[in-house]
Parts: sequence; structure tokens; C-alpha cells
Amino acid sequence: MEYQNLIVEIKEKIGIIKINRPAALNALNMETVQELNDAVHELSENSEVKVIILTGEGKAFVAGADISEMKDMTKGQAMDLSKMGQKAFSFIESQEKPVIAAVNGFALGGGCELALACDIRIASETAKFGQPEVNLGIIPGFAGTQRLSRLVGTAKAKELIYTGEIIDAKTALSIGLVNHVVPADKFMDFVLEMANKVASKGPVAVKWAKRVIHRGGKSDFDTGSSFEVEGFGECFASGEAKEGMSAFLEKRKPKWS
Ligand code: CO8
Repeated sequence: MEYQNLIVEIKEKIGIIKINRPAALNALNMETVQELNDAVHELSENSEVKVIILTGEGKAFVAGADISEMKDMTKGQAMDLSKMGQKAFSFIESQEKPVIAAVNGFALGGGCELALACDIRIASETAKFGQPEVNLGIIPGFAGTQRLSRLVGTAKAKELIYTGEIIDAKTALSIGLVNHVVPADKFMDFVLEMANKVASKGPVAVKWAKRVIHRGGKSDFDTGSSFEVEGFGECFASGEAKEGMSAFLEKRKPKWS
């Protein structure tokens, strides 16, 4: 598929989506949100792709929703955009392939919310995070109020959202907002190494792990645990468990079908 605001490439088992509006610091206009949704659908449906990486061109990951497009919106238009973005981000979170946010620079507002919808966040040491919407007289609209609170706790989420403070990558690491901070010159190598590591594991097991963690996150402990029972059984039903354990016992690498 052709995209105006994205560069999409497939490197062996890894699908890479790069948001490419560097003149606007990769701000998410409606067209880019739609394209992002289409690109994630495309890679999610491609059986060659095992892991998806989201990143940004230039000095930003994404500096937020496009302020120039939002400025004159009516209440109804703002609600429609919020719903459209939430639906696209929910798909990133719920579709079966793991998504790594490679946060190369500014991840502000909708950009931070996009990173939050991914499974794993890896930050370059130059990255900056924040929910500065209150500076503009608005609140996060792509479910950042919900995901940030769940990830870092309500106290830290409230502080970030009420003050609009921008934090550096090390601070983001210290509050659990990112998994790793990596020097800029080693950044993409580190991200690709992790993506390839995940891609080398049993695909059915990884798919069920993501599904169970995602569904469990929206449920109570017992319901989540019952999803785990189902996923555990499905690994055996697929034949992948037999291959993985046979390979271990025969001291060879597993061959995933
Ligand atoms: N939207 C549109 N354009 C932007 C945005 C943005 N979010 N961010 C930067 N740009 C543009 C600038 O206007 C500038 O354009 P131009 O060169 O034409 O003047 C260009 O990108 C470069 O930006 P700067 O010159 O400002 O670059 P600096 O390095 O000086 O500053 C900053 C970088 C600090 C990132 C600064 O650009 C900034 O503060 N940007 C805005 C950050 C922000 O407030 N983001 C939150 C936006 S609101 C949001 O995301 C809500 C999400 C939910 C929406 C739900 C739908 C209703």
C-alpha cells in the first residue's frame, strides 16, 4: 500500500512503520492516524511479519496530534477525532503481533499516547515524554488518561497530565514509562535485536501471551487466570508446544511452522 505520511518496510520478520512528517515533528493529522491504522492492519495480516516496530523520522517520534488541524474543531469533530484515534490505537494494542515503540525523540501528547498503546517502549537517550495538552486547554484524547494511569499509577499520571511537564528518557525509565533507554548511536540496533529475539520465539506462544496479558489487563485476576488456562491449552493444540519441548530434549533449535 502507498502512504503519504509513513514509510513502511519489512526486514525479514520485522515490519517497520516510520511516521514521516518531520517538518511538523510527525504530528498526527487525521490522514496520518488513518494511514497508521491501515499500515498496522497490513502488517498484522502479513504472515511473514512477526513483530512490528513503530518509530519516527527526524528528531521526533510524534509531537502530538496536529494542533493546526484541531484548533477550529467543534465539540462533535473533536469527539469524532478522539474516537477515531482511540479505535486505531486500540487495534495496535489488541491485534496479535507484538508492537515495539522505538521512541527516537519527542513523544508528546498523542505521541506519548501512541507509545503507550504499544507492547514495549524503548527510548533513545534523546527522547522526551509528556502529556502537555493542558497547555493548549485540552486533555489527552487518545486514551492517555487511561493507559498512562494503568502503566505508571494514577499519582504519576495525574502529575504529568495536570502539569504538562516534559520528562527526559531517564525519568521515563524511573517511573516505568519505558522499558529501556539506549544511547542514540546504538538505538535502532538495540530495538532490532529485541524485535528479532521476540520474532525467533514460538509464534503461537507469543500471540497467546499478548492476547492473555491484554485481556487479563481488562479483567479481574481470576478471569485473567482463566484466559491463561485457555492460552496454555491452545499452545498444545497448535503442536508448537510439542515441537518446542522436543527440540529442548533433543538439544536442537525448534522449527516453528
Ligand atoms: N502539531 C502541529 N505542528 C506541530 C506540532 C503539533 N503537535 N508540534 C510541532 N509542530 C510543528 C511546529 O509548529 C513547527 O512548524 P513550523 O516550522 O511550520 O513553525 C515544527 O513542527 C517544528 O516545531 P518547533 O519549531 O516548535 O520545534 P522545537 O524543537 O522548537 O520544539 C516541541 C519542539 C517542544 C516539541 C514543540 O514543537 C512543541 O511544543 N510542540 C507541541 C507539543 C504538544 O503540545 N503536543 C500535544 C498536542 S495535543 C495532543 O496531542 C492531543 C492528543 C489527543 C487528541 C484527541 C483528538 C481530539
